[in-house]
Amino acid sequence: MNNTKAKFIVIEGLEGAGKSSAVALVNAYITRLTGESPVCTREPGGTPLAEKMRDLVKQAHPDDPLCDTAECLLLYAARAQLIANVIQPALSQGKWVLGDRHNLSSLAYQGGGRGLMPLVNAISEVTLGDFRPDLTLYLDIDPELGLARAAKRGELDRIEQQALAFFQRARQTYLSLAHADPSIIVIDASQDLAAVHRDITSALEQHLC
Ligand code: Z5A
Repeated sequence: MNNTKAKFIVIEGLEGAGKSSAVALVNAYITRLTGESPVCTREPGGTPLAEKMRDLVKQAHPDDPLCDTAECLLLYAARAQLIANVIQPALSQGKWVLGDRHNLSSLAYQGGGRGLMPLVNAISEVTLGDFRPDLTLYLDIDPELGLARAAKRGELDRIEQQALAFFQRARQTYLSLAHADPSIIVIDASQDLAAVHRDITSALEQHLC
């Protein structure tokens, strides 16, 4: 990979995989490499309107439960907004972009977890076309371990309350998509933090330098 062009790097993984500290590590790495901090995004969210859609997706709506199709459409509406108003403009100005989640999350959670892969592929095609990250680091963790870590932080949101089988399907989808795509690097996130960070740094050295 040639590092002169601005790149879109994404961190992915189930809850509790350690995306927050991975984002901080990759942010520092890109800043050293390019001399400039990357534009950081999170999904769903990252623009004022997309953050409203994030709230709709994460909150429970007991009187009007969000159906799976509406969940999927909201996630892609938020993503379209973020790409149009933040990611594309940054890349066009030569700025690197570092994303906390992107389309792979929808493929894993809605496609694999909810069993909506044909719908997800169709919306993805219409919304994103061939726009995709240059590099994705997928932090792989057994959902039981990840959810136990996430639970220590407090109350679980609407998606975090799904059954374990949902997250197991999402993990299998992440792994099979990563297996088929050399731009997705799998990092063993069950290791201690120092080992996870060592593997992330070595993946960045291999793929960005
Ligand atoms: N979602 C979707 O369904 N479809 C989509 O297309 C998109 C998203 C884009 C977003 O929630 C939700 O939307 C998410 C997927 C869904 N829901 N679920 N479930 P979010 O943004 O609020 O949450 P998240 O993205 O899942 O982030 P997270 O829960 O904060 O996960 P994390 O960032 O990977 O976890 P963390 O905060 O870095 O680490 C969790 C704890 O573990 C923390 O106390 C750490 O100190 C600890 N930790 C981290 N690494 C280690 C290691 N290696 N050892 C020990 N302890 C560790």
